[in-house]
Parts: sequence; structure tokens; C-alpha cells
Amino acid sequence: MMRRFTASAALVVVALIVFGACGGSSSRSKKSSTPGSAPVTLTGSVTDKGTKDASSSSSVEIEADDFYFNPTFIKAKPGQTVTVELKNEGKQPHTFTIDGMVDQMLNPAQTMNVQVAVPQSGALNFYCRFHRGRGMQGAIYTTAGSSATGAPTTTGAGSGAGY
Ligand SMILES: [Cu+2]
Repeated sequence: MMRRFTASAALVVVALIVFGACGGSSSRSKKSSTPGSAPVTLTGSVTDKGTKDASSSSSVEIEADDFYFNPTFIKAKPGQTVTVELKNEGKQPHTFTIDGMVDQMLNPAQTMNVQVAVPQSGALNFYCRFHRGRGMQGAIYTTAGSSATGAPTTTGAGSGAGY
């Protein structure tokens, strides 16, 4: 009895995953605000897929796709460590990079959690090393209106930022 229920529940889950994968565009609206009202000024082009307020949460999902991050701007609580749940939903490999803090590559369909230390003020610029020039970047910010930099001054340690 119990076993049968579990099996059919698993089937439903599989069906959902397959359906979702074939669906292409994610039709699930994730309660992001309207794109185009960037709360943070970044250098270079930004493909703005919207803002999410995660300031009352200790984790946030960010989708990496060809060639943008969604959400693009994430409001977070100052000084908090946020778990960023990354998922590459594109067909290309992407990176989630914050200078001096994080540099992770994700292959298509790969998921990964990374810890991000939110600054006390201002914003952290994250980007994809491969596609930054195509607007694939965003920011985790504390207050709207700031401009983003990388993590506060890294001294050496061989984490070559590659400039
Ligand atoms: Cu990329």
C-alpha cells in the first residue's frame, strides 16, 4: 500500500522534471520584479531579468542561462552569509564569479550551492567569466542606488582575477 503510493509519487516527480526540461522557457513566474529597473549600477552591459528581495532569507536561487542571470539583482541583508543555489539552465557552461570570493563553473544542467558573504553596505558584482561582455552579470546588493564592486580588496593569494 505504502510502497505503491511512493512509487507513483516518484513517477509524478519524474514526469514533472522531464516536462520541465522539454518546456524550454521557464513559465513558472518566480515573483521577481519587473526587469529594467536596475537597483545597482554596473560597469558594462547587463541583461536585466529582474530583482529579487532575499533580505529576509538566508538562501536565494539564481539561474544561469544563455546569457544572463535570473534574477539579475538580489537584495540581501547586510553582513549576512547567503547560500546561493545556482543552476545552469542554459546550453553553455557558465561561471558564477565574484572577484576575490567565488569562481565556480557550471556545466549545462549542473546545480551548485555557494556561500556569499554580503557586505555591510554597497553591492557585490557577480558575473560569468565567459559571457560578461554579453551582459551576463548582476549584483547582490544591500541598498538600492549603490554601484557594485568585487569583494573588498583581496591581497594576492593567487586568486588571479585575470585583469
Ligand atoms: Cu556564461
